[in-house]
Amino acid sequence: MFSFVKNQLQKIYQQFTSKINALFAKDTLDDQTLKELELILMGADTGVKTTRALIESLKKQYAAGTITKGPQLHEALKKELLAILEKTPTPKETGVYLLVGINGSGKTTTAAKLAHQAKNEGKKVLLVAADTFRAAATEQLVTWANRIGVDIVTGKEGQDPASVVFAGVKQFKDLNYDTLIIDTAGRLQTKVNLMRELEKIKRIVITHLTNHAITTLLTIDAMLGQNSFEQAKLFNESTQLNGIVLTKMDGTGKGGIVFAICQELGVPVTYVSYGEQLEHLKKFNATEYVTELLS
Ligand SMILES: Nc1nc2c(ncn2[C@@H]2O[C@H](COP(=O)(O)OP(=O)(O)O)[C@@H](O)[C@H]2O)c(=O)[nH]1
Ligand SMILES: [Mg+2]
Repeated sequence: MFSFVKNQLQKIYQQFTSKINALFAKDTLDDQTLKELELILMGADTGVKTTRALIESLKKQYAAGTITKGPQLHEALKKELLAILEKTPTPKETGVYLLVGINGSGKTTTAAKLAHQAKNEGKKVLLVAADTFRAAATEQLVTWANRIGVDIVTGKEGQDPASVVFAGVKQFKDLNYDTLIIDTAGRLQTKVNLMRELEKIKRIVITHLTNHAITTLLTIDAMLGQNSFEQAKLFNESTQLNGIVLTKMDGTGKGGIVFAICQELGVPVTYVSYGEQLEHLKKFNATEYVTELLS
């Protein structure tokens, strides 16, 4: 699957691959090699904690004599990176999605892409425009819904988003939809208000849709790198996240952020978004990602 999107993720792969391949080609390794690897990983947004843990483990293997050549380092790093991603397995799809994340991180676009995918799978899809903070936010999702050809529930600007979600849940049940996708606001007067609002929305879905588990997805802009972490932590503390949608992977983002997210947030990357078109969303596959990254 990832070779299919390799063109779009080329920048990420190139940044990682070109520097790292020189290390993997070495006949003998020394302490300097691991220092260089540490710098490459840090430079690729792998994060301080995650990079340190990776390097410590590789150092031990080097000291024990199990890694002596570049190709062995390649294999060992691949195993370590995969192990990080496999600690947070992909959640089960539930058909009910709640998209959360900061303003501009790609919630609305991702909601549209998920709706498009579900529709293509033959599902009866309902979108809910619960970002009532700005009228333009609802209009944006209505435009997508019309293009895709799915139904949408909207509210008025300034309306309590929870009441829009309630109307959405009711329509979902009354008219027997398969997939419910709720878009939310990323900005309110304060973070506390935003988190309260998201909790309220979630409670409404849980209370009124007892047969459906809810999948809460956080959109993270890959281009923001480490900056998006503090935000992600905050969302994770107040709304239990089931997965991450890593967006703008077609930009100047760096591939290491995937590992930092899994390791430091304990939440799996479940989707990768790599463009503004409806087709630019793929389920994340750990093995393929690591293989391509280190190929
Ligand atoms: N290049 C690129 N642009 C994206 C991607 N996802 C979203 N965008 C753009 O980023 C901007 C903000 O996206 P939007 O979905 O409105 O974010 P929201 O505020 O979280 O709802 C829009 O201009 C989108 O077209 C992506 O994966 N790649
Ligand atoms: Mg939006």
